[in-house]
Amino acid sequence: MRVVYTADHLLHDPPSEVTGGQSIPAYEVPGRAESIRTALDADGGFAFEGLTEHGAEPITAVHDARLLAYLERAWREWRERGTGAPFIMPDAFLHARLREGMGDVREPDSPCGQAGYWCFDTATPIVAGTYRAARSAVDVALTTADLVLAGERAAYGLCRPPGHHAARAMLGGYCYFNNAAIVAQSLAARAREPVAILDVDYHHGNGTQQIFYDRGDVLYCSIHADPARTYPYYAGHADETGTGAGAGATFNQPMPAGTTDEQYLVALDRALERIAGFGGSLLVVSLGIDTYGHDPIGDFALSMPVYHEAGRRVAATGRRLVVLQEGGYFVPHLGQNVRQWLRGAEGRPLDLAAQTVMGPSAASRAGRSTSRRGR
Ligand code: Q9C
Ligand code: ZN
Repeated sequence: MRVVYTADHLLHDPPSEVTGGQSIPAYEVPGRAESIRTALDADGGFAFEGLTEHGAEPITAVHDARLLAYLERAWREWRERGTGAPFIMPDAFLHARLREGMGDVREPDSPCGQAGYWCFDTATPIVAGTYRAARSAVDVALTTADLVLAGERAAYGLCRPPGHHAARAMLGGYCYFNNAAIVAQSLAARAREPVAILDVDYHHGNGTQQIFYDRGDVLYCSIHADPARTYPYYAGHADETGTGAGAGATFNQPMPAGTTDEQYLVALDRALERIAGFGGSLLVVSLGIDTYGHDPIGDFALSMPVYHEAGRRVAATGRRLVVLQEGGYFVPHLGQNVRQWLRGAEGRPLDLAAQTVMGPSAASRAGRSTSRRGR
């Protein structure tokens, strides 16, 4: 399978995030993408290529042009006019209820005010290289889509930073531009056919859902942790099904803590059934691996072999696949999990032997979950 990668992601390396009132080391780190690159490289069955630039137009086709303009200038202004803080993070948010009954407010002039105007959480710091990395992640995604439009059955874009939390006019959830939504929009326009999105990240893709919520030509299906207990908290419930022309074109399956391989595959089959009943030949996959049993911020119990089976079932839809990386934070196994998914999608066998490169304790953990399932 062809894989699109750029080293530009290394430019985005924020030291920390704020989660639940605690300042902690960032989870969304460069080592994630390098874990994936290393595992796919060692496999020998993946051909790497660089990105081609696609410009700003595909971005502003789904995002507010002012969000793009903000990200382009934010670091410069923060450095020139800010306090010298090592990254941009809001200290106040433009919450809808703050201005209830008072109409819209203009974008503030101060760097902190702008940060809270454009960002919805405290997990998404902006550093010097964030803009370049985020623009390149979009180009990685669009280059992956180009490969599929040129005839590949499936291609994988190693996007970092991820994208599915970024809404039309908001960044957040480690996401700056919505790579998958930009690709879905571009595919719908270029292929002139409906496009389905399957989002299997542990978190609900609030941004992708919002961008297409009123669209009947883009189906959004997501399997994720129930927002009643998990970030992003305010979207992803089963009764969110779309509006207007998009009524029925959003399909959410919130899942309980401890979700097993078996429960997960049942939900996956439901999503694939919905996709089979939707027109078009293209499927964009938001591939998050934070569903893994060892993930530090997820609470599902998925094992390595289930990623292979998931990839196999997704490919069995017969659709052309544009697979884009989203989350996944257990770095030691991240690359292997992505590799198994992609091998499954290509019809190549599960290969757990390569796990020995991860060290004996990691290999025995993965082996235990394998035998538990009798595979
Ligand atoms: N206590 C992606 O996986 N923080 N984004 C959650 C939970 C933000 C995840 C805090 C998680 C964002 C692409
Ligand atoms: Zn996630």
